[in-house]
Amino acid sequence: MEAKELIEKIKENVIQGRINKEDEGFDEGLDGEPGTVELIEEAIKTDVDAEQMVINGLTAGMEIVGARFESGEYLIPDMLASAEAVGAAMDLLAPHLEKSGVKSRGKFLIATVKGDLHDIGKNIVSIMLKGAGYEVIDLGTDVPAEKIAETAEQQKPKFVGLSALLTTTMREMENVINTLKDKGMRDDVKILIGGAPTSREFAEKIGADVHCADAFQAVEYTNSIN
Ligand code: B12
Repeated sequence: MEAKELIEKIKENVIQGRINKEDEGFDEGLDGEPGTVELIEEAIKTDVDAEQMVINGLTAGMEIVGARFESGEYLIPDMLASAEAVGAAMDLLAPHLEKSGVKSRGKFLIATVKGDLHDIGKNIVSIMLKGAGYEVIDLGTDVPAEKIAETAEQQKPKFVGLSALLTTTMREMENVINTLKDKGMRDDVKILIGGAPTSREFAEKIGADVHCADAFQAVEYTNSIN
């Protein structure tokens, strides 16, 4: 299969929520055909660009899943199946995105804020930053402001990255910034925010340093001030 075709098939399989060939998929009856994992393995073997797989395969697939959820066609278990397919793909792709042997460019503390369990985007950002040579401290999902501030106090990172995918939890980002202010640490770090509902205007409003629409912008920003 050609690179373009493989990437298109990876996207389709994410939409179908198929991890591997045993899964029947949202449309059913697809079992037996290569799933996300088999396709990623083939793509890696044939040297398809890993970043292209992430952008045009995994992320593009999740965008469609989100639209289908919004329209009512997909329910939560469907979204979850797709998320699991992306997770399995990222496990295989991580070593290809993290180029080894790069000197550390500083610590980057990252977390999905309190109340929010979405971590696919955050994980992609973490992997890309590791690939660019940053030492990433990933606190996971649903992380309270206090925990982020305490870790920043101990680890003294150069950057703090916050992720939120819900309009309700994005407000928690301001709380994190205020907690850092209260501890007198706000000016010691650069704060990056991201996630679908966030924007440049929102970043300005809550006093973050920058909003990033994707993982590439995050790397561009951190490199630009390093
Ligand atoms: C997968 C998914 C889930 C999965 C999450 C699995 C997981 N492990 O992450 C599950 C099924 C668990 C889930 C649950 C829910 N979800 Co959901 N989910 C999604 C979905 C379809 C995709 C998100 C995703 O992974 N996108 C792909 C990644 C690659 O993109 P990304 O996250 O935007 O990240 C990129 C950038 O934003 C940026 N970025 C992200 N974070 C950061 C951080 C930093 C520091 C930087 C620099 C950059 C950055 O870089 C990333 C990589 O390029 C979205 C739809 C959408 N359009 O976003 C809905 C969506 C976010 N979910 C939604 C909802 C409503 C829910 C639930 C409330 C559903 C429910 N009723 O229970 C729950 C909430 C659970 C909770 N408390 O968090 C709504 C939110 C609506 C709103 N206005 O708030 C959405 C928008 C769907 C919709 N259209 O209605 N969800």
